[in-house]
Amino acid sequence: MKKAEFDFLSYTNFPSSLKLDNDESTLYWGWWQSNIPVKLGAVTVQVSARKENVLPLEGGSRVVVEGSSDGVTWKWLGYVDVGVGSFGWKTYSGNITIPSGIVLLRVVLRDGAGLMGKPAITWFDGLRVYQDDELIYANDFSNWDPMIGAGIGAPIGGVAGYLLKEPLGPMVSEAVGAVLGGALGGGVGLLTGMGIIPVPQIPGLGAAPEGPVAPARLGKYLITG
Ligand SMILES: [Ca+2]
Repeated sequence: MKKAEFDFLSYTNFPSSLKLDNDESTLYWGWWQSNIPVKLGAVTVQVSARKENVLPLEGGSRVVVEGSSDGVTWKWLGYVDVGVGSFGWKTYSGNITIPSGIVLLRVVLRDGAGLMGKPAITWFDGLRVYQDDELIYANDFSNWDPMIGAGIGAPIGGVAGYLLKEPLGPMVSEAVGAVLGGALGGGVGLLTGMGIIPVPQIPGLGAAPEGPVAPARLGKYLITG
């Protein structure tokens, strides 16, 4: 089975990473973002990755980069190798040449092949694409939904705690509860207000897209650098 999900337990950029899981003998295009505008020249692609049990098959895990002149047909431009085997979080980067006529970029995060019962798992985080020292694309694979839930929940919990404890405890703990709840909720509110851009939804299972591909469906909440 091949699956893509957010992982809140392992990441380099809070609060989550993208985790690709593959126990099949074929490579897994677990996530991609199409239609990133690009110019003639070169781009630098950088990503943090961690991997487990990636089989030495067709290069294993990588960031594949494709280009297009029209957003319909895509051609292979190069890749950044994340490799095979097992290894902890590390930053990988590489330069990709953008030939004449290419105006759009597609970045694919690929998990290598695995075995039944011993899946190849690759975590990706902190994806960055630079051109001429300018950041042209960033994704921290942040799923803020649970965080926002916590942010809303905290002040409500704080108020509830205050009301409930009013007849029971000393004044100071009620005040501390309210302040903590407010700080938590406020912190999340501040973060989400600091420049949210849509994050592409994780595509479902499947092989590499062929022919016309719509830009990744847009979900919510990504904090960009
Ligand atoms: Ca992250």
